[in-house]
Amino acid sequence: MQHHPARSRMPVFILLTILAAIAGACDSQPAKEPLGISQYPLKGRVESLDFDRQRVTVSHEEIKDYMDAMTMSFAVKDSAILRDLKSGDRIEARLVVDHARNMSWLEGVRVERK
Ligand SMILES: [Cu+2]
Repeated sequence: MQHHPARSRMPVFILLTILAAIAGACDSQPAKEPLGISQYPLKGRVESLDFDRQRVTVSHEEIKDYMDAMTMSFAVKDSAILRDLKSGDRIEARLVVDHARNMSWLEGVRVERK
């Protein structure tokens, strides 16, 4: 090892590079959010639906670190969900906020039915 440092170190360097690449590709952590995007869990009750504008009005509980409880209208990413909703439904969803584009919408809307 001492006699040929350049030759002995190179394979280690290549191996570490390959391992780093594999580790990066197989990253098991949650996918990194694009810059300027925040996501918040949202719980609330559907008040009304607007099919034309693809929006739902929800009286939502406090959104920690973001918003007090209130009734407001949200865009939905997938308009198909609107057909499954009716006023009075309790829902859980993800509120996605794109700060750069000043847009927000609901994703992954789930209806709680007992
Ligand atoms: Cu709000």
